[in-house]
Amino acid sequence: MREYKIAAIGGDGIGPEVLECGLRSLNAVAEYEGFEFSVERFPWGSDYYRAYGTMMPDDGLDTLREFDAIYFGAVGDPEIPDDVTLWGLRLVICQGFGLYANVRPAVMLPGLRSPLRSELSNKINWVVVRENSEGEYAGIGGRTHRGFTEEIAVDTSVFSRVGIERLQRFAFELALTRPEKHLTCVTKSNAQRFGMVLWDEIFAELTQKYSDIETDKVLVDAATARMVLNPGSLDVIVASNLHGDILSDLAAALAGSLGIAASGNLDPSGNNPSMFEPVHGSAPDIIGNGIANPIAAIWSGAMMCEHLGEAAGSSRLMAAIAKVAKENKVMTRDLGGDASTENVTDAIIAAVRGDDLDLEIFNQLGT
Ligand code: GGG
Repeated sequence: MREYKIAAIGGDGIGPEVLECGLRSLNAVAEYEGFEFSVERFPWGSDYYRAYGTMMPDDGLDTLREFDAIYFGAVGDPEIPDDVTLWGLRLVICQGFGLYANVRPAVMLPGLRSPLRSELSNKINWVVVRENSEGEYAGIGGRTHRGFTEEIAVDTSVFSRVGIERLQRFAFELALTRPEKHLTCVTKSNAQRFGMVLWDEIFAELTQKYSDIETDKVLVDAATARMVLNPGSLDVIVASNLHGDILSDLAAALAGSLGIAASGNLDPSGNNPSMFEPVHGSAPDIIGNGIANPIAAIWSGAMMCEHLGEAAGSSRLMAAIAKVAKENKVMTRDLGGDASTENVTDAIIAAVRGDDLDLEIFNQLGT
């Protein structure tokens, strides 16, 4: 039987709760499709930091390297500075493994409500491709004169030709697989005169090579307005680390909730394990209440299935999510319902196991 080794890192806050729901759903789909996940759980995160002074062991990357994929929950704890937790776990994995393509789909599922009017929200069918290894989150900078009036802090953005080109090429290739074949380059080259200008130049070079793709370019501030006012004009969106981080939260909110936003941090070379995680953070205000939305974690699991070559399993999981959303009976609070995390997971698993599941329900959305 086909078996995939998964490293599961629940991390902080609601991360472990939603990840367990994701694993239950993944096991259900694997059983249906005739493959298996062999899961090892790692207790890394803020509790680990409180016990050992580090978010993960020094040889953590070597440990993870042995796995086919990493399934991640969330990071962030009110008692520990956010830069310590984020850099100690999520970013160290993304940079350490060269997971340079952060893929974040946003699709308006039938049955869900958007803050936009339905004639606009029905057009939301986007993939944000976020640069995930350098840019504004390169981690280069410093502070000096701490506590003095002259104190300064510097964060340096790094934009390399290699880093930009590989990411944008990935976005072009992704756009080629979609019906619209449209790629929007998000930039800020009017204000950021060096890195973003290189970003634009490389985009223009690649545009010449991908003549089947319709392209355009938009400043990040204008992109926010366009997402709200003209969502149908967007398809695949390629953006820097910071811009992609921000725009994908907006995309999720417009598509109904951050609680459904999934992501994959990919090493397209396949040399290292890619990592799949909900876009939402640790939500410490609702830990243990049983009300966190598991859909983002389950959708991320579907992305992991697809990455591992289990396309049928991925489609089944997505169809089950879409069915439960469309019925709109078992939804968590963020989507206007009163169901628990477990209720939603159970409904999705029941749909996965159903022989009458409409496998086209998600594909028909034009994804
Ligand atoms: N599961 C996503 C998560 O924990 N995100 C925390 C966060 O702030 N991430 C910033 C980033 O995506 O770089």
